[in-house]
Amino acid sequence: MDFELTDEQQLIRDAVREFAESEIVPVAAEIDRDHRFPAELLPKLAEMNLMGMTFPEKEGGAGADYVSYVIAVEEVSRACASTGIIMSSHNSLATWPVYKFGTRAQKDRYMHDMASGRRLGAFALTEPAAGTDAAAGTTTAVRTGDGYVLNGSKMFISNAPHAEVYIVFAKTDPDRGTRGISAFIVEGDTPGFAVGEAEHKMGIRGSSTPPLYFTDMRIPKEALLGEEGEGFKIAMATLDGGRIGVSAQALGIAQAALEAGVDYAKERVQFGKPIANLQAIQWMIADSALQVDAARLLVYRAAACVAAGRPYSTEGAMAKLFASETATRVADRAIQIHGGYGYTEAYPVERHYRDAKITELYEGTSEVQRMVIARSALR
Ligand code: COS
Repeated sequence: MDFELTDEQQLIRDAVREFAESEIVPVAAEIDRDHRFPAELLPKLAEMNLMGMTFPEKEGGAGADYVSYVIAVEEVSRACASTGIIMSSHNSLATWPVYKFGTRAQKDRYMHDMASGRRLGAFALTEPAAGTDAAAGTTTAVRTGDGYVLNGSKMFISNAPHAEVYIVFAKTDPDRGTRGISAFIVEGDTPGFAVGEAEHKMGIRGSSTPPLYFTDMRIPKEALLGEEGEGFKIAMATLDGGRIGVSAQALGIAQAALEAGVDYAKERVQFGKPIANLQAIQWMIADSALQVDAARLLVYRAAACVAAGRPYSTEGAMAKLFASETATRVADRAIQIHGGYGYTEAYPVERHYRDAKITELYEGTSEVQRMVIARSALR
């Protein structure tokens, strides 16, 4: 068993960290405060080859291995969790299903533009009354002579309205439960497609997550992704990878919070000495360092499974569950170490705390991860 990164993975970490420190850190607090989607970062992420990292070069991707991808998500998220999820959802949730389930014609139409970062993607599964129960959606796709007509709405759609390509799930056969759902590739400029008001969120405020509305939206039959009725499996398989992306995002947030706590503990003087000398603070830092390390092992293990072509659904669920709960705990402790200052916008830890919480909720709540893990353990 080898715990060392390869030279290439280390180079990618160094390059992405340097990029994130110089380009992303300076805007992170501002985009959070102003709830602003950092559109100006997209061409820079693309230039760094971060928008299609694991796809082959012939499809417009960077041809990097999956561990390098999670390292990149971790490093971007260490700087700014909003930018981390913009990148991760584009790679894992939008581009991956086109690569994995798309026909040659669909790949020719979308892969180069998406994997190179020229066209941003989004994943539209969740609906107002269908969150954890993802099969309960009521959006319909009715077959017509030459395609489908979509009606319904979606909610919490990361990257909308900036995305141009949407993976949309809709019922083609409402009586067949999970087997009556189909996936479609929908372009954002299709008549009948509308984007609602952006949500005002507790954290990851730079990531826009508005609702989508489809009103008699006609799409061609070539928009169907995979077979009719395969949509739920496509969604689940896509989320298996998405969850590893979120675990890496959580790891980056946790790492940033750990470092912030350590830095503050060394410089803050109380009772005549830095508070890092106090055992109460040392124990908090020890627990956080331990949990961040354990999370990293689980996240990289899940990524290594993907890279090796092994099953990764359970490993991804474990990584996401542990890394997300770690991010929340470590950010909480980092605020505690900062005392009252940690509760103000003068320090980044209150942002890390707010950003961390979403990682326990989206791409499957912690309860869903436990369901996936338990099903595997009880098999
Ligand atoms: N990969 C491929 N297929 C999968 C799968 C996976 N990871 N997980 C389940 N499936 C398949 C099952 O094999 C089953 O296939 P058959 O019809 O051939 O038997 C089908 O999908 C239905 O699976 P299941 O019975 O497990 O569906 P449930 O309705 O019980 O759903 C949970 C289970 C709760 C795990 C699922 O709905 C889920 O993950 N919900 C959370 C959704 C989510 O993450 N939303 C966030 C959206 S992005 S912010």
